[in-house]
Amino acid sequence: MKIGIVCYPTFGGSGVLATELGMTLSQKGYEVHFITYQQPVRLNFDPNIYYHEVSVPTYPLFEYPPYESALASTMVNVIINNKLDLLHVHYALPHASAAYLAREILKKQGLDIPFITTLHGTDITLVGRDPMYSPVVAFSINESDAVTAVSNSLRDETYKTFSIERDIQVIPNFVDIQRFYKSNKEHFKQMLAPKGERILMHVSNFRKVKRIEDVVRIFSKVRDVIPSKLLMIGDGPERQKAEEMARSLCIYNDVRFLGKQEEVDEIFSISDLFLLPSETESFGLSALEAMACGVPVISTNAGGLPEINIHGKTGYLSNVGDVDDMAKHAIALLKDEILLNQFKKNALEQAKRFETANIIPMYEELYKEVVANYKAKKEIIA
Ligand code: GMT
Repeated sequence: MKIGIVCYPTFGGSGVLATELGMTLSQKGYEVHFITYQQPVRLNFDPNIYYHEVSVPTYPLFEYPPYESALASTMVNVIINNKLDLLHVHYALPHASAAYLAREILKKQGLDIPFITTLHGTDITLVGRDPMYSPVVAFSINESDAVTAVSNSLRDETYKTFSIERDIQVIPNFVDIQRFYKSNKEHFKQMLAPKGERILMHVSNFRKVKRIEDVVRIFSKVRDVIPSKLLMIGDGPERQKAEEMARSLCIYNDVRFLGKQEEVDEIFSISDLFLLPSETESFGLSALEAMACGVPVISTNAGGLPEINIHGKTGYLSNVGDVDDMAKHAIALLKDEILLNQFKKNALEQAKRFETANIIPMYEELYKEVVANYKAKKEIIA
């Protein structure tokens, strides 16, 4: 089968997930065509992988170059040139509406193919519900040939937010446990925590929704009681504020802002706890990757987080903004070596439920079904 994958190519979870999905499918013999405005960060070479860059021509008239039109046109060209069977778009905005447009353009030529939309999170819970986008999001979800959501919470939220007339299948995110596992990085740990301090960490795109100032506040409370270090991985608009807060709390020397990192698994390997105090989080892929490396998670109970982080087993859940509660849980865990080790084991066991081999067949099944139904529908119409 030949599949076109459309996603954001940056460090965001939806792009990472889409890239891992495409790479796994290519290893299973599928021909995978990535259609993005930049090469996806985690994309490696494979003979079955093709990369098509969406370039957006500018013109002095355009204050906002029409990316969606350029994307739809690129989809049309790639589908025709490569005879694709299916498009799978990740993140509704504007990928699903561009796919709808491409499908309708191709219909006129008898070359149309079905498209699947995977909803990831902020395309529903934050950006997508803005009235400036919501009519298009709802329309393109309803027009998709199949829709998936990465958690039950996100599926329910989609039904609550929009007028949706179709099924949404939950296919949870997955983690490659061949890549994400606890490896021996003692030398590295020695450098960052030379006196045997505990290591807490956070990974995100440092957007408001991640509440990274809460990460710093939680850490400060933990550090008051337990010698520890905080590693902050990623970058984004809230970084400066978090750095200022670390300085004002006089803990800056124990906080390392490491910026965007590709080898996050190595950093997970030396960490004792992962902090994710998000305002909303449809799934929390970074938490799952941490758990695969045996790192327990201290998080909020927002969105889909309770579906992966089991309270009192793989970590703890607290209400959004309850920094005291999250700090209390972190301290209790870090103080009790036996409990911490048990949680580390539980985290790994829980992550295994979401390993690649368990989830990819759900997508393969869906692809087969969607392509077969679409062909059958076309034959009836013909
Ligand atoms: O908004 C973001 O944080 C990025 C966004 C994305 O699409 O890149 O992340 C969302 O998708 C991830 C992959 O499915 C999920 O693991 C994240 O929980 C989700 N983020 C939010 O819901 C805030």
